[in-house]
Amino acid sequence: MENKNIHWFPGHMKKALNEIQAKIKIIDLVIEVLDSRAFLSTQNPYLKSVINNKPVIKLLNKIDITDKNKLEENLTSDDNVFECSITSNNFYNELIKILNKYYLKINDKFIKKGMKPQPLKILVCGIPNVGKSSLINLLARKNSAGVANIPGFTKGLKWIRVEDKFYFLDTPGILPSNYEDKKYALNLAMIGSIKLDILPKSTLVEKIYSYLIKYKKDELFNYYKLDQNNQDLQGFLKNLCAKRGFLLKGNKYDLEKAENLIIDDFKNGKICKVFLDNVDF
Ligand SMILES: Nc1nc2c(ncn2[C@@H]2O[C@H](COP(=O)(O)OP(=O)(O)O)[C@@H](O)[C@H]2O)c(=O)[nH]1
Ligand SMILES: [Mg+2]
Repeated sequence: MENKNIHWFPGHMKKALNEIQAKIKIIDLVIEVLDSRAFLSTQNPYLKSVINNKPVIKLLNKIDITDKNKLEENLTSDDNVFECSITSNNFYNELIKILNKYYLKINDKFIKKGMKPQPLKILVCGIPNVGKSSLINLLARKNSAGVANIPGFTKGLKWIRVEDKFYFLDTPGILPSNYEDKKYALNLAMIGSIKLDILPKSTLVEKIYSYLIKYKKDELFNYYKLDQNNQDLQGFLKNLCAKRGFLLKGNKYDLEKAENLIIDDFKNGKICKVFLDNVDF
């Protein structure tokens, strides 16, 4: 007999996936938040196997800092994938429009029988730093009724009720990142979804710099207002220190401060719009 348990998951995957599996029975719709700059790298490969064929919406978040042309070259058409920016002003209305379609679809059999549609119970999940808290906090602000139990459902679970049609579990599922594969780990580190201890800082900076020099050279030098006469990493870091006054005692350059700045600016999409999946650098 096929073993349906999930004991074969890597250790760090198990806890969160078990939690999702325990709740999935009462869920009508899953929202998986992804970072559109690396939507393949930010997927959790095991999610599908614990959600029992429940419908999934993939929110490709942070579209405002994504190289859209490159993203679209890598997207296959899928009705359940939506590009968005959770922190943008129009996001809430866009989300409700999307959810209304699922509300009607999932309630189709009730509506056809002339019965009242049921509120959708929605689980939000995703790996760290993709925007889950931003989404949940936004919904909590739009919450019409205060966090509540749903009568007739498992006690102890708190739901955020929105527009009287949607109930969101108020603790988002934090999925582990898929960093076993080196090609994903690097992208995940660059966008801030895994901690630096998995990858040395110097390697991370080299990779970020190598991406920028190869694909976004003009944006890089424009952003930091540096001229392009010195393009090796060490030279660049020194120029950046000089420009910003990053100095240690004895007027030595504080190279680590410059490295941290690049790591942060890249992660936060300040230097330029990027796309990282399936890209060589
Ligand atoms: N540029 C941009 N940043 C975003 C967007 N959504 C979330 N963020 C930022 O991404 C970071 C991580 O977001 P957070 O909601 O804490 O992610 P979580 O770890 O999945 O809960 C925060 O600094 C957010 O402000 C977006 O649409 N665009
Ligand atoms: Mg969070």
